[in-house]
Amino acid sequence: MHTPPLRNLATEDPELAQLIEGEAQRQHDKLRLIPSENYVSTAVLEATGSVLTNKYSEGYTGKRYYEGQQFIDPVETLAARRAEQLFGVAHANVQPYSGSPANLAVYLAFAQPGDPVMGMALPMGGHLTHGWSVSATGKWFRPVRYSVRRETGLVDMDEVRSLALAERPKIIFCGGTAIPRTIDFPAFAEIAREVGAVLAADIAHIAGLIAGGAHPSPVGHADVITTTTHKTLRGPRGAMILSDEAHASAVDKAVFPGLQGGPHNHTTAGIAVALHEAAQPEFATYAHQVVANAKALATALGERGFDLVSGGTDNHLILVDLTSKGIGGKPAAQALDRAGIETNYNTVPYDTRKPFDPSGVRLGTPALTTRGLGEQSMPQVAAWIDEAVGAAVKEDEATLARIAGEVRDLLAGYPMPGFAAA
Ligand code: DSN
Repeated sequence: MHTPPLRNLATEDPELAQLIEGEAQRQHDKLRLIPSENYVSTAVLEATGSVLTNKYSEGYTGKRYYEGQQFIDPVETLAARRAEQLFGVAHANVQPYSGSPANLAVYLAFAQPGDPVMGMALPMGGHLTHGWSVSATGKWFRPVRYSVRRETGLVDMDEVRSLALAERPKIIFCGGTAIPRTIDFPAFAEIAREVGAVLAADIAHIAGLIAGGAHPSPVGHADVITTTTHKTLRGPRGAMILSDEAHASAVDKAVFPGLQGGPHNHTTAGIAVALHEAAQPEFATYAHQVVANAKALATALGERGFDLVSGGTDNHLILVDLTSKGIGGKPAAQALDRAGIETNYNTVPYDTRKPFDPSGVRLGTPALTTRGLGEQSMPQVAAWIDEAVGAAVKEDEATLARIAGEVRDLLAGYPMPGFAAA
């Protein structure tokens, strides 16, 4: 049962209540390996589901366009101060609705339409908003894209430097959505300084690892830092932009009134709770365990002959190229889902297949770590993935169904925040 219970919803709108209950049960029963997903605490759920959703508060604390901010102002201030303290920055804007608007605010603050902007190409592990062609950021600016080396799967910093020197981008983005290795923030900062670009570190995937001390921080290197709040950081769906004093005012103006209207105050409250949780010692333990689990899973998959981009992982994320297994990423991800193992299909660097039918799957360990699984379970997880991929090739539905049952049995021993088993 969903926790807190959906008592009123069950009476007023049973159809919707059943859908939410179904999703809660699904999240409970599945081994959730999508690296950008997690389980928030019941406290985060409560804050996010609160009456703060009723209130408009365009503007910033002390300078609003609506009256009645006696409680909203302190909520937003609390969230911002907690973010500043946790990450050690001078300024946090906690209003961006999510990661894409946060990144768009960086463009609005520091570039003009048509300016050259630089980011990692999407198929290499970057993000749509780092200048990919179908994104507004690729249409309204002049994107310059860097890659990873074909042989190593690692970012080619020589290429980044020579492209930056040639194209003189106004903004350089580092970070992305499918990067299994540590991001070299000092090296990016040196290049950005050399060409006079604003360095924007998009730490959406690794914010929780940075907060927990399990990945180096971009603070002191990047001019602005964007992050979602719902991935490894384990908060509600939202985003933040962190910066030094010099860049704070441009960022604030870009978020509001540049791009957004009223902040989502219920989300801001949930972010504040998540930041409080992330400041506790247990969170550092979780962050390190996420990485230890990912490394153990990568090792076990490697032993089973899986081809991992860059050969493994330094963080929470593993990118598997399934070409040698004789199956595409999409049918594999679909079969894994039927086996109770949730992943997403993903392009791999230099993929010869199409983005909607790519060669890889992307795996991550944040959610299973929050459930309490440790390294000792990772060989079993790898064995299930191996067996399920083999079953998918042979169209062996019985094996997939058997694995789904085994996954459910294992997870029954690991409680899920936001769900009480019947
Ligand atoms: N959708 C996010 C992810 O899964 O990485 C990126 O925006």
